[in-house]
Amino acid sequence: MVAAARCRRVSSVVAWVVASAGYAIGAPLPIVNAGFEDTTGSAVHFNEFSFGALPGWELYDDPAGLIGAGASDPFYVGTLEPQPAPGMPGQFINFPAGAPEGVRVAIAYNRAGSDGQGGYGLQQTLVGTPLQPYRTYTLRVEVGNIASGQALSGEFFDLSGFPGYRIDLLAGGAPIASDMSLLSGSIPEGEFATSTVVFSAAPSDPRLGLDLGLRLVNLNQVDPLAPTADLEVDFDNVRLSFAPSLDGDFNVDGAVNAADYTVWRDTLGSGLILAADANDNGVVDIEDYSVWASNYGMPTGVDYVQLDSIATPEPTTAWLAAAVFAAAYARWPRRSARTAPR
Ligand SMILES: [Ca+2]
Ligand SMILES: [Ca+2]
Ligand SMILES: [Ca+2]
Ligand SMILES: [Ca+2]
Repeated sequence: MVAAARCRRVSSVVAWVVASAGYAIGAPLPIVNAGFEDTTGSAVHFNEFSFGALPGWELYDDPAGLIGAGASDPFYVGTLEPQPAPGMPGQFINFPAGAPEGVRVAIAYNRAGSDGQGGYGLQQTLVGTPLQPYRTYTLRVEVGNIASGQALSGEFFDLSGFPGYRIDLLAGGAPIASDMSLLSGSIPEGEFATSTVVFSAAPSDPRLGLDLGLRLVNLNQVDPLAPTADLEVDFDNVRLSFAPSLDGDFNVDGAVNAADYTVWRDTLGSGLILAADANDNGVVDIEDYSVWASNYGMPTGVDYVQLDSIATPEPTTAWLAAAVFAAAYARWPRRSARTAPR
């Protein structure tokens, strides 16, 4: 059921700059309350809803002041726990497959008639997580097109149609990459789809060092197919990760050279330290070495170049073979000995 729902999901990729294809998804960056399960800071709790700012998140609106505290008519921002659908075991009201992550989703809702006044939603600054060069960031958010349904209060909500959304990756509070509602029109009623925003940071980017952030917006534009419906966009399971923009640049300094080989060699066999896991299979292995070898000497196109001046050995076949076997000999037997039964 869940798997089937996932298969039906549509994906969009907003590729601002992707320096190389096939990079690892890479290391996750911490997001507070990324699945909107914690509602302890909300101003209002009402049946299956919470309204107002959540732990980790602050309200966003443009123009400022549009939604007040997000907890009164006609604007409500908070969370929803989809409820079991009566007589339909395993299914839920509003979202038949339930929340994509946990049991709650974020909501940005306003009543019919208050459309067109501006976008609004939630945002979070990732304090202590600055934009850094030579990294490709990937932001993923589940975006939901809620279906009409009856709330626990007995009120029926006409939520047909979709008011549009925007997902921003921020640096210093300003967008550096966005998904401008690319999935609108393709998310079926009652389902979620994955929005993906990708950004590669060059060393000349003036926003380097500024804290990253996320913004999830209901564009609040009336759907011509449902002009009398209320307007709601839902969000869940926010994920942000980074990987080196260059495949094989394990120390993320903008060049693929001997220093990266050292990172690979020193972590060969590890499933915990994954800087050199170029193929994103959860372990540093020979496959990752192949990625490094095939990209050795990059970048050659010179968009951003920071090749160091230290003479480095060319990855000739003989040198490579010697290095691989030396590393394997040095590491694997010790690991085997540690884990072997006595
Ligand atoms: Ca959730
Ligand atoms: Ca809808
Ligand atoms: Ca490097
Ligand atoms: Ca690997």
